[in-house]
Parts: sequence; C-alpha cells; structure tokens
Amino acid sequence: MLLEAQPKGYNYEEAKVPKFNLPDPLVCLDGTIVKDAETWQKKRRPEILRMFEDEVYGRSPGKPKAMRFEVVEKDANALSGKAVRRQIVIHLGKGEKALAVNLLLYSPKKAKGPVPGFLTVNFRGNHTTNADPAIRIPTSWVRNDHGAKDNKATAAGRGGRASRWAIDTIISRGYAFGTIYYGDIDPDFNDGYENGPHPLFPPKNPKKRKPNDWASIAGWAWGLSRGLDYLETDATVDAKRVAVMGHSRLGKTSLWAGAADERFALVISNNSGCGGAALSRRGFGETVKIINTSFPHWFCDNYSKYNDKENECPVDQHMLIALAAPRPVYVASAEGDRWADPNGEFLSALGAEPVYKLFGHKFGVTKQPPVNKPVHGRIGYHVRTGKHDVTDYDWKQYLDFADKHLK
Ligand code: GTR
Repeated sequence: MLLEAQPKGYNYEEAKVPKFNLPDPLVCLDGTIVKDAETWQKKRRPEILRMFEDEVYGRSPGKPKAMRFEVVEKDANALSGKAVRRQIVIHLGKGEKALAVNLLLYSPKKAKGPVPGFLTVNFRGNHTTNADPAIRIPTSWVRNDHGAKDNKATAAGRGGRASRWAIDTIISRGYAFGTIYYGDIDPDFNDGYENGPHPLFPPKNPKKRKPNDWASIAGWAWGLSRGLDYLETDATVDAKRVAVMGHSRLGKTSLWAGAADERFALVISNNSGCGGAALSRRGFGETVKIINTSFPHWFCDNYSKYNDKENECPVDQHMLIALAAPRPVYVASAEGDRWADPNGEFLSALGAEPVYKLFGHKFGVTKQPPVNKPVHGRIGYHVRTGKHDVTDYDWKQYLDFADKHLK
C-alpha cells in the first residue's frame, strides 16, 4: 500500500488502540433493553439523537418560516443535452444576515417521471463540480485555491473538482444530482458564530450561546435539509428517494443530516473519520481533542468535555450510524486515509448492526473486508485503495447501492 502522509504524533497502529467499551445502542438510559423496532423508534432513538445534539453537534432549529426558493436559471439541454439544469437560490432568514444558498441541480433529461437523486455538499463552490460554464460562481467566502483570490471565487475554478463528482454517470444511471457549496451555508472558519445560519436564530447574539447550541457541522446539515425542502417542491425529483452524501468534514455533515432529518432516504459517508463514522474511543488517527482544537467551530462546546476523555462520552459514532436505521446507510473508507481510521469507520458500521437487526437487516460481515471488496447489505461498506478523496470507484458503489435500495 502506498502510504499517504499523515499528521505526525498520532496513533496509526492497531496494536496501540486502547481497550474500551462501547455504549450499547440497545440499552436505554433507564436500563430498558431494546428488543424490538418500536422501542427503538419511540424510546431509544430519540434519546440517542438528543445526546448527539447535546454533546456533539449541538441543537439546530427546524424549518425556518423565512424561507423562499427562487429558480434563477434553467436549461433543458445541459451536459450535451443529457440533463436539465436548474439553479435555485434558497433564501433563508431576513435582514442583513439573510443567507442566499445556491443549489445546483441536474436531472436526467430522458426521465419520464420523478427520479431518485443525490443531494451533496461541496467544498470549493458549485462551479468546481463540473466545467459547465453556466454554473453560478459563489459570492460567499471561499478558500484561496482553485482560482479564488482574497477569498472570492473566480471562473478559473470551473471544473477544478470535477473528478470528485461523477455527474455524467449519475445522470446516465437515471439519478438527479444536486449540490450545495457549504460556504454559502456557513463559512468554514472560526468566526464566533457571527456568520452563517447561527445569527438568524435564537440566541442571535453569539455571547448568549449555550454549550449545546449548534455549530458549523450542524449548520451545514441544516442547510442540506433546506435543499431537501426545495426538492420536495420540484416535480423532476422524487424527494422520498434522496440520498445525502458528503466527503470528509462534509461526510460528518451528511451523517448528521441523515440522523437529524429522517426524510433522507439513504445516507452516505465518504471518508468522514473523526466526529463522522470513525469510533472516537479507538484514538486512532485524528482524536476528539485535536479536532476540537483545530476546528473549534465544528462541534458544540460540550464536545470538548471529551478531549482525552472519549470513554466518558455517552455516545460513540456507531450510534450515529444507527440513527440512520432502518434506512440504507453507506460508510466508505480509503486505505491510505489513516487519519480517518478506516477500520474504526468499519467498526462503527458494524456497531450499528444490532439496530438494523431489529428491523430484520443484516450487515453480512463481521470483519473489515479487504480493499476494493464492497459489501452492500442494508449497511454498505468499502475500503478502496488510494487516498482521502472521492473517486469514480466510490460513486460506482453508491450508484449500485442506490439501485438496490432506491429503484
Ligand atoms: C482535516 C480534518 C478531518 C477532515 C478533513 C477534511 O483537516 O482533520 O477531520 O474533516 O480535514 O474535511 O478535509
């Protein structure tokens, strides 16, 4: 295996993973043992969701009253005539801090009725996902790469990240593809919650925030739910068959979006690692402490209570995967991405299986499968060769998995 350079000073050895006990997803806080799907749905699931809100991602508001969809652009012959392109601005909130979130949507032109789709969230701007010259360029904060200068995106970034988004394949296989630039929802820097969706909702004043108020991951996830709100109004997409997908910090985001919003029919985590699919108690690669230190704005303030104290956290990330149940969920790892702890991502999926079993679904494996040998049960998993990235191989698996569950 070609090793990808990883941050130094962290554990990358399986033999040095400490012994730990995972909290049991099937034992309620009052000791009740969950033996059926109904007890899971009515009692244990809400309690786990609440713990993730209070201890990890923070509590988010629901659907805002001040929300309006504006279809700003449409082309019935996009992508060489294969797709219909639509660009929608989702206006959120009122006043000076109101947000304008751009959703780029392609749907297969030859579709007869509403199609299933993927709603994704991207790092560098919708215009980087495809070279299509009509894609609107973000006006919100962007990182200074892919042609951006002074944190403003430019046309030089067009298609710069197209390798991550198999849009042509997705369309040819009969799915819609939607994407939102995450910085339109919340800029990814520690701004004291002055920007993004946080000041639109109580407590508007960041100084009055509580330790379980939402942070950026919850903000991005909430933005994805607003994307789904739009899709519910769009006749070309079947909003009841939408998979949510993200990579890395945005894989953490897609998992949380799928947990918090059960309208997402399928949930995909691509290389999400610490605070995403990977079990925190393993302390393999990125840890709770380093993630809270490097990115203090990603998780709610309470999460830093578990810096170097992962065992004291009432949840671990297998319970996040379990919150997707009984919906199909996919966890994808990359062999070279040891920072994200590929085996810890697998073990998390495995740790969610007892919940899937309540619904009659089995995972089908008990050990991490070899590289490039995907497992597609109700829970999907693969570890592919290569590094931290989204590749055509990953998309092929997601499409096969979606064919199985959404078609
Ligand atoms: C890293 C971070 C990871 C992952 C990644 C990314 O710096 O440590 O947790 O989120 O960024 O989002 O690309």
